[in-house]
Amino acid sequence: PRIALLGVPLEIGASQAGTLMGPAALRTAGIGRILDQLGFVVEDHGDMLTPAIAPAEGPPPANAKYYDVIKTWIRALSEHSYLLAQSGAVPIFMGGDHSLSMGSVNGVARHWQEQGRPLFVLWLDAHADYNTPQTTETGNMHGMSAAFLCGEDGLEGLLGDVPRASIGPERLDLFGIRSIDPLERKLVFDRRVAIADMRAIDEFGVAVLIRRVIERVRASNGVLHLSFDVDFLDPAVAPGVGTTVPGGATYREAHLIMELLHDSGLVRSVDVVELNPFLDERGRTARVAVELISSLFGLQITDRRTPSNAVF
Ligand code: DIR
Ligand code: MN
Ligand code: MN
Ligand code: MN
Repeated sequence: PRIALLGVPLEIGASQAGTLMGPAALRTAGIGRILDQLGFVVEDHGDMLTPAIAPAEGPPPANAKYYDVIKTWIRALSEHSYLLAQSGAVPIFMGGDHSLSMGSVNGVARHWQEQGRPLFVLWLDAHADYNTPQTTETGNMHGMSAAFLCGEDGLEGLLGDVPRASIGPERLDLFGIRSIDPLERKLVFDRRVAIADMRAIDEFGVAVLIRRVIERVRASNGVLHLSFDVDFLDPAVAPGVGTTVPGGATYREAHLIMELLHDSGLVRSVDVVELNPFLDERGRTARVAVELISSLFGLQITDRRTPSNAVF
């Protein structure tokens, strides 16, 4: 099995600078080495180069900061992502801020659409990222990526000639949410997006809730993309992010999610986003992110005699 690493040094979708150093920090923390030790053939495609900014196509939408720059990145990334998925490797997109998922997910969704397999997206995040230019309070495009992928209004021109592959709100799972803006909250509710907020995690535990996600994907013979915003984790575990929100997932909750996802065999592509090494404490957050990726790709505490992917 092959894994393709691609760095996406993008930061202007977020409010704070520094996520462009994310790919370098993940490499320093050993992401390639550890996957290699797990038996994967790891191809590192390096970092995407800053693309030459495509000319503006009329006025950008109001309330979408740096629209033309992000548009250029998303188009290039979507094409790259599509080709990586087609190559049969499992791509890991190393961010970069969360706006990059508009391109990474669009590209892999296009590939799976051609294969006749629906793509589901698990969005591990403190935030819903379901704002549109109409609902946003900040104009930051990293808060709009999930909404864009589900085909919400307001960013129609973003992909230009690149084919758009909407996943639809019925194929999104928001998980770990604890910060949501008023209009965004209403939109998520109206669209009936599946959402496990921190209250639900406290009440039912991550295992029950993740198994529900897995069963939904399995029931329609789908595949799963994991979009992992490191601010999903509690700030005590992961301080190296620009928009920390208290009350996040613990170290073990996050590992259990990754372990269950590994056992499912359904994850075919991954984003690791919002890691901000400029705000990190001596690489702690980068190391935790790499440890979680190890669990996602099969590192186990013990060799389990009872397979945990048995039918529940
Ligand atoms: C906020 C924060 N909802 C916004 N979003 C963040 O700007 O739309 N997403 N930080 O990761
Ligand atoms: Mn490449
Ligand atoms: Mn996010
Ligand atoms: Mn977030």
